[in-house]
Amino acid sequence: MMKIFYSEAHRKHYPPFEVFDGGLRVPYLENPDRMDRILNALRDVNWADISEPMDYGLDPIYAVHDREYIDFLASAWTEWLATTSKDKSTLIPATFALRRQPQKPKSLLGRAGYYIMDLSACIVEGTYRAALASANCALSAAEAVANGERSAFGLCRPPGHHAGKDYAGGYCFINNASVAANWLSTKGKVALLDIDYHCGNGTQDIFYSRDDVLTISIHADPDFEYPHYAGFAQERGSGRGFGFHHNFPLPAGTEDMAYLKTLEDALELIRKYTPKYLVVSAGMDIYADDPLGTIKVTTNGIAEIGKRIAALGLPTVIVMEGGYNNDALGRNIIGFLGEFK
Ligand code: SP5
Ligand code: ZN
Repeated sequence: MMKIFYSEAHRKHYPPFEVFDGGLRVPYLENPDRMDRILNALRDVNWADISEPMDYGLDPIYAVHDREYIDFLASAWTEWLATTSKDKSTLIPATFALRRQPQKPKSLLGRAGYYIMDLSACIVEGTYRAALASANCALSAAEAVANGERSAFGLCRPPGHHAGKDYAGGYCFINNASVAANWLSTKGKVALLDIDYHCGNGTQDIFYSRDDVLTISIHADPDFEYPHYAGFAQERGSGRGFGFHHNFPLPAGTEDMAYLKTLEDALELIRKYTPKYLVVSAGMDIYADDPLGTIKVTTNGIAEIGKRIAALGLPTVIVMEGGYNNDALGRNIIGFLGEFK
């Protein structure tokens, strides 16, 4: 059996739209149906032990995120309703902070543009509660592994790896995997491997100057793909954290064999680090038919990735990140998780 943590709180985080490049309004791709597809698939196997997360309160979240940023998330919706904006269906700023001489304005939209990096981290009434529950799913999985489980899965929604110390972006508000990794880091060295299609810029931000959590992200080259400003190979960490961050940017069209070759390089770094625990940011948007992706990993390829990560033999916390081909999400997650049970 594998312990899996899931909360229904995500359902009320369902923004009516997001804005793509070119100003195109599209239905929110990071939608509640993603969880239903995964839950349905998990119900068909005999090894999924699904339960509600525990409530860990705000302390483990404040341990990786800026307090004022979390306060912003907590009150943004109520403040938004009190504004005179014409369309209040979702809070989206249209002006973003240049963080060169950071000034923090008082207005809601000023703070929204300060704390949000793009047009896909849309805030609605249920967002904050969903984000807290999502972090609790990752923390519950971390605690299960700390208590001796070989692996556990945080079925987190919203995802987290684009959320930095003090910003939201890319559908992410609280960095679930980082909260879990930081919580585990008090019990031993942690490695965090991010296989989401997009660079885990938020995770990179949170651990960049630390040497007690090795962070590795394999993703589409930011030279052409979101998040555009982080994820290049030369970003290796800073200060005592230098050498404890690694990016593996991949070209568009990367297929199973080439992906697995890169994965081996990442796994070798983890072996050398000899961590006590592993956290995996498991985005399924590397899948060949993902609507946001350009990487061509097959369903079998995803299972093989799971197999090779599992072969490290480390107690592993698996955290859900992206993946937007809802039809394929169930089988891809089952194939991946099945290697850890
Ligand atoms: C967690 C996660 O996977 N977040 C990804 C957020 C990506 N948002 C940027 C969307 C860029 C839109 N590009 C449109 C390409 C459609 N073919
Ligand atoms: Zn992604």
